[in-house]
Amino acid sequence: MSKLKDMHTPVFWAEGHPGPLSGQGWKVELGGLVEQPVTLTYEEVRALPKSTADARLTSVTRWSVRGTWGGVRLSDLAALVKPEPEAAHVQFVSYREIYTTCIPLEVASRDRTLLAYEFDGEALDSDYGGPVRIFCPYLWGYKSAKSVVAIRWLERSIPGYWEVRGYPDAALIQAGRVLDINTHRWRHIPDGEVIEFLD
Ligand SMILES: Nc1nc2c(c(=O)[nH]1)N[C@H]1C(S)=C(S)[C@@H](COP(=O)(O)O)O[C@H]1N2
Ligand SMILES: [Mo]
Repeated sequence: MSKLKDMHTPVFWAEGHPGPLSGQGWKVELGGLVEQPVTLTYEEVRALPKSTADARLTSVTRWSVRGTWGGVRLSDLAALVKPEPEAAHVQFVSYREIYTTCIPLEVASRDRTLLAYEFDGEALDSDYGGPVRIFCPYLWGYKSAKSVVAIRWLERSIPGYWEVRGYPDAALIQAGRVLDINTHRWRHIPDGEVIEFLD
C-alpha cells in the first residue's frame, strides 16, 4: 500500500527499474567540494532533524502530485559537510549511477529541497525512489533524482541523464496544462513552483 501508487502516480525509471531496494545497508555519500565528506547510512539519515514540505512534484511530461514529503533539508546536509566557497551546484546520483542530475546550490539551499524518505507519512518504496530520493518542488521533476547514493557539491553543473538528451539544465517549470494526480483533473499552472492552480 502506498498513497502515491493508490493515486496512480507515474513511476519513472528511465535507466530501468532497479527492483526492490531497502534501507538496510543503504548508504549516501556526501562529497565533492566539501571540507568534510561523510557517508550516511539510511538510519543516520532518519536520525537527522526531519523537515517536511507540503508541496508538488511536477513533471515536464505534464502531471503534478501534491503531498507532504518528509526528509532532511539539503541545507542541513550541507551544514554537515561544509561546501567550499567554489561550490555552486549540487549533483545527485541515483542507484547504479546511470541517472544523475544537478541543481544550482541556491535552489538546493531553499527550505523545501529535501533528501526525502516519506510521502504523507509513509516510507517511500523503490517505485517512488525509496529508500531516499531528492524532492525539489522548484524545478521540473527530472531534478528530483530517485534512490540516491551520492550527493556532490561541484563548481560546475554536469549534464545528467535528461540534460544530455536535450532537456534544459535550468528545468524551470513552465506555464501550461498539467494533470493533477490528486484529483485526476487537468489544471493550468503558472511559471515556477506549482503552489496553486490558475483554474
Ligand atoms: N533515478 C531516476 N530518478 C528519476 C527519474 C528516473 O527516471 N530515474 N525520473 C525523474 C522524473 S522525469 C520525474 S518527473 C520524477 C518522477 O518521480 P516518480 O517516478 O516517483 O513519480 O522522478 C525523477 N527522478
Ligand atoms: Mo518528469
